[in-house]
Amino acid sequence: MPSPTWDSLWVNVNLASMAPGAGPYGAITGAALAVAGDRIAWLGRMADLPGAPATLARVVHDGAGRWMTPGLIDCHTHLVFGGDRAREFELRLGGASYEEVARAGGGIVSTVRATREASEDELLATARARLAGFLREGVTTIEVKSGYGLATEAELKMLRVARRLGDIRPVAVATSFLGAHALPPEFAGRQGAYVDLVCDEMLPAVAASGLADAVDAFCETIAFTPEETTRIFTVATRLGLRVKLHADQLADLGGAALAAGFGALSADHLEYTSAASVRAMAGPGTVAVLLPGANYFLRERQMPPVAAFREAGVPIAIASNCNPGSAPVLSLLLMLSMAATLFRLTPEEALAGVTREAARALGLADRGILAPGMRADLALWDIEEPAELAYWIGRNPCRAVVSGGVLRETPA
Ligand code: DI6
Repeated sequence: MPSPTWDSLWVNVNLASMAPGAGPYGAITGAALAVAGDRIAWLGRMADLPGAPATLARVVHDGAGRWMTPGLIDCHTHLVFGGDRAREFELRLGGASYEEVARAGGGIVSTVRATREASEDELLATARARLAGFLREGVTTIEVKSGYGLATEAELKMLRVARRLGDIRPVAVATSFLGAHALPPEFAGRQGAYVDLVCDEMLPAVAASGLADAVDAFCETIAFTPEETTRIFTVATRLGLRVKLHADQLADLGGAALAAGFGALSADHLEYTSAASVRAMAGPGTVAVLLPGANYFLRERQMPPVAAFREAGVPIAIASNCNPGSAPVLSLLLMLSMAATLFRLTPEEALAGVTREAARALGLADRGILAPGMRADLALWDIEEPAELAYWIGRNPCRAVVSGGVLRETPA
C-alpha cells in the first residue's frame, strides 16, 4: 500500500473557503481538506477525494458535518499595554468625552505611564492572558501595535513583547510601530521635536531591529497633523516599511486619502471619512479597517461610510482594536455581531473582514482563504450555517483550531 502523502485530512466538513467569486462564503458542502506541512494541500468535495481517507493521510479527523473557515485574523490591536483605564471609563460615563479625558492628561498618556513602568515580562504576561480569549475563538494571526512607550527603548520593548507572544503561543503575530500615537508628557508644547525624534531616531532604530512589519500613526485633532503624518510616512517608506493609519476617527482630516497616497495597507476607524477619501482608497487597494468595538464603547454616533466603500470596491476588514481606552475588547466574534448590527455589514462581509480582507490589510497574501498552497490556518465551528458567526452574542462555537498545520486546541 502506498504511504500517505498528506499529514492530515479533515473529512465530513462544510468549507466556507471565502475564496472570491466562488459564491456565498465560497462554500463547499460535503467536503474534505488536506494539510501537508504548514500548507493546505487539497480541498474539494468528499466524492472527489483521490482515494480512501485512511490511505491518503497519516491522521484523519472527522469534522462531523461542522463548518470550517480560514483561521480568523485580527488585523488591528493594541494588545500589549500596562494597567487599565476602568477609572477613565467611569469618568466618561459621568459625562467627560474621550477627547476631554485625553486633553486633561488622561487617555493614552496614562497607559504610557503604566507601560513604561512595566517590565518586558510583566507586559508579556498580561498580553498573553488577553490573547488567550482570541485564540479560543479561532484567531490564528493577530496584529499588535506599539504606541504606549513613546520613547525609543520603551517602543522597542513593546515590539519585543509582541514578537515573543508569537514565539510562545501558537499564533502568527504581525507588528506595527506606532510611535506617533500621542505626545509623551515630556514633549508637552514641543510636538515638532517629538516628530523629529520619531523620524530621526525611532524609525531608524525600529527598522534596524526588524521588530516591526509596518508603521502606523494616529492622524487626528488630538494627535498628529496630516503634515506630521506625511513626514513620518515619508521616512518609513524610505526605510522600506509599509504604512497604515488611524484615520478620520473623531474628525475628517483627510487621513484616509493621505494614507492611500502612500499606498497604505489600510486606513483604520474611518467614521468621518469623506467621499473623496473613499475614492482615493480604491486605487491602491487600501483596506478600510472598521473597528465597531471603539464605535460602541465611545458611543460614537457617526458610522463609517460602508455603502460608499462597497460602491467604490474598497475592501472592508473588521478588527477588535483591543486597547484599554477606546475598546477593551477581548472577542473578535463579538466584532462580527457589532459590524453587522451597528455598521450593517452582511454576515458574509463580516466574516470576510476577519479572514480574506484582514489578511490583505496586513499584506499577508498566504492566508485568509482556504485554497491549495495557502497556510493551513483553520477554524472548525459547531454551527449549522456561517451566518451564526455574526449572529450569536457571547457564544463561542469554535471546536478546533489548526495554526500553520498544527492542531492546537479543542476548546470545550
Ligand atoms: N485610536 C484608538 O481608538 C486607540 N488608539 C487610537 O489611535 C485608543 C488607544 C487608547 O485610548 O489607549
